[in-house]
Amino acid sequence: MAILPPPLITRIFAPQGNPAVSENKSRFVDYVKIHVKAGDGGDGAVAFLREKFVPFGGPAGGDGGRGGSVILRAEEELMTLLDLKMRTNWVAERGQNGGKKNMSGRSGKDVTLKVPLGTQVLDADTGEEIGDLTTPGQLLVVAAGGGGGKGNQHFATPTNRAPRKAYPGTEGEERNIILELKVIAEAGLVGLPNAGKSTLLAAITSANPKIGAYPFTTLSPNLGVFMNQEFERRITVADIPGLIEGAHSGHGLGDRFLRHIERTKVLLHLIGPESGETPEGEITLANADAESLLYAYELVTRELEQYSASLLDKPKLVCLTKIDLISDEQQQEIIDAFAEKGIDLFLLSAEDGRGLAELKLKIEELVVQQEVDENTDEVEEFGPLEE
Ligand SMILES: Nc1nc2c(ncn2[C@@H]2O[C@H](COP(=O)(O)OP(=O)(O)OP(=O)(O)O)[C@@H](O)[C@H]2O)c(=O)[nH]1
Ligand SMILES: [Mg+2]
Repeated sequence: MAILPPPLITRIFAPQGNPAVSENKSRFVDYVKIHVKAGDGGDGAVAFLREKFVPFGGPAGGDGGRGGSVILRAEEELMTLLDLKMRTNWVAERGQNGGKKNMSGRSGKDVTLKVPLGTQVLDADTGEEIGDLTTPGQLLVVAAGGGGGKGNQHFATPTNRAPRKAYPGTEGEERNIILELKVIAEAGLVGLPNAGKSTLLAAITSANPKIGAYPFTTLSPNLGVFMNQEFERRITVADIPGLIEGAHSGHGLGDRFLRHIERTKVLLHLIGPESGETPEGEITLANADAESLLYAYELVTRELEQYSASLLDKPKLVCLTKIDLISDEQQQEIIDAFAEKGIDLFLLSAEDGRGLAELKLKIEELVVQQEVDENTDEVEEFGPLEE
């Protein structure tokens, strides 16, 4: 597996004077490289029992303790790898050496590092995937502690009743690892800045993201959750910063946040009035016509494709937002133009709630369909052989 280059923080820029930018300072971290070293095992001891009234006390060297391991644990509440960016070197405790009188050395303490759900772990030197933390509480040992050495108590034989042999502990594992967060959500919101992504997230889920009437309000991903119709499962929705033309070469906030929708089952592509621009200028309420919205739609589709063509294979709902702001005639013209391209538009207003309930049902339906398809693929693979 190829090692991805670290996202260039320096590539990030946003328009001057944007009030949201000063608050940013990247508390959201989705890529870190750290060094982990497990504790070595303690050495086995060479010792003999020398007690009054025991004429031939035998070998009694205790075993060394196991070295501590470095372990990752997936935490649902955590949204960032920031803590691991602050400290990049983690060393677990060595096991204690064995003692006299068959006393084993104490094991070294493990170091357990909390990481957000959706953290993938790679060996930084080989690029090999070590693991993927996808369920809450999941543990992954990234550096195993060394074993304790055996003390001389184990080596007495009939011919050698006083062995001077004991083993040293083995070394704890040590390596450089890359942690890469790809959040886990069923649905992902994409679109130009100001399309209404965060507003929609707030309207259909429990999330409370920042919303603003200017581009680049959202500077790092937000997650929200709603319950499906039967209240038996949660559907997580990810809202990411807006994309602009050239995002794949670093324009705007770049396309690096697209990694957070890579694992989703459904994409919601939002287009709306007051969002984006065409070669003729900004798209405003007055000129949000079929032509400009198609232009905006295709622009984002190209950026998705540039990032990864597989994003376009996901089921997608194309949504026209803020329909409370545009006239019925404007709407109809836009609906017709998209229909001509084979795209059924979902009409939404977070302001008056139109379309939201239907949208949630549609998301649920597509998510379930995707899961059924994934399972069917598996069954086919192991199905009976044809004659
Ligand atoms: N009237 C109306 N305004 C809306 C609606 N949805 C969003 N808005 C407004 O549109 C503006 C942009 O909304 P956001 O949700 O911040 O847009 P975004 O797509 O998240 O933008 P970025 O985070 O910058 O990419 C805000 O002023 C919202 O209040 C809607 O359905 N109706
Ligand atoms: Mg936003």
